[in-house]
Amino acid sequence: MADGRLVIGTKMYSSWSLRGWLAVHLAGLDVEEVLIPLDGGRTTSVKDATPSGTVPYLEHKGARVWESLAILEYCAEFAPKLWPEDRVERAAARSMASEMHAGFRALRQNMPMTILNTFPGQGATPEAMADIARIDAIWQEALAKSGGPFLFGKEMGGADIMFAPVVCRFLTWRPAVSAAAQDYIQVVRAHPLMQRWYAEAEREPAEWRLPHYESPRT
Ligand SMILES: N[C@@H](CCC(=O)N[C@@H](CS)C(=O)NCC(=O)O)C(=O)O
Repeated sequence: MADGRLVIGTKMYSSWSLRGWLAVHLAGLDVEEVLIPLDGGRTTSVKDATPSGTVPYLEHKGARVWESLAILEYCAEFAPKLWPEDRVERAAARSMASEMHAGFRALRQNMPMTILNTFPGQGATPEAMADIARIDAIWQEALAKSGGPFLFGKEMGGADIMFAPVVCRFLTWRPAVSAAAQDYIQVVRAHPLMQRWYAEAEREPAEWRLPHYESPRT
């Protein structure tokens, strides 16, 4: 029997779920996956299944954890390698993860995660492009310091987890980004867990598709 369960939403669309799912898998927690189709903001079955009415939500050995960043921190207790060993680098990685968790609203609104679609050049409002410029700059800084291929070194870690759905967004909406960011996008997309997430999204039923996520923003 598994040690708990991870409740997540539609893999095609649920950016926060991807973060919790990556953290749980990278930490090697043995949890059952409960996948709930989202209906676009007020999914009754999500409200019934989670304390905050949102996914991801983790139950593990008596712990109840909602909020993707809290799930990441919980997973890091089992897998400290999710954060850099060095205190200064760890502070930078945590700052990037928190900045992502708290911000980049224009990007999230104008370029939602919809991983089976490509809408090149759409959604590029000035506000979204300002968010993207900031993301590109902090990615470049981290990659230059660590030497890559992930933000803080050779393995996917907490900061990469928090930015993984941004990578998905960039693959759909294709905003202009630096060469370093383009390389990083390919590295994250090629990670075996990302390949698995995309493959599982492809197998989701057509009736889970939501019109809001299936058309380009103009
Ligand atoms: N701050 C939360 C955000 C979670 C969130 O908003 N999740 C969305 C799905 S990506 C959700 O559950 N929406 C409710 C719904 O679609 O019914 C976190 O970091 O986990």
